[in-house]
Amino acid sequence: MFLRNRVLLGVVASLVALGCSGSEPGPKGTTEDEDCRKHRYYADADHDGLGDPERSKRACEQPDGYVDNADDDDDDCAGQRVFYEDADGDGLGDPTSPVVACSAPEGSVSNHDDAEP
Ligand SMILES: [Ca+2]
Ligand SMILES: [Ca+2]
Ligand SMILES: [Ca+2]
Repeated sequence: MFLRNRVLLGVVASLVALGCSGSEPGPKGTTEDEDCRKHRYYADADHDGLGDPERSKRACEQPDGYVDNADDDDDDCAGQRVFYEDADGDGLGDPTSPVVACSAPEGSVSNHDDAEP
């Protein structure tokens, strides 16, 4: 009988441990967090106001650098610009070879001043 109780206690302890490991660790402790309704927020690394659906966290209040939408399909890009290919490397872009990107791709420049590309 004593042995059986010990086994039961072990099972209960395992279940409690499982329950604890399922909760997300919070910086302020868990008791306060459980009182409020958590929302999901999405990381906005490029600060364009659109959240990254791949990186989210649940929180009571909106954390710094997070937004409440998941509309950003590229969170490393706050807006695309047109660059121009500079095949001959003179620092002047070919007006007939525009490239749309977040930042200048290798071999491209932001001007289109090359008269003889
Ligand atoms: Ca963003
Ligand atoms: Ca973006
Ligand atoms: Ca050039």
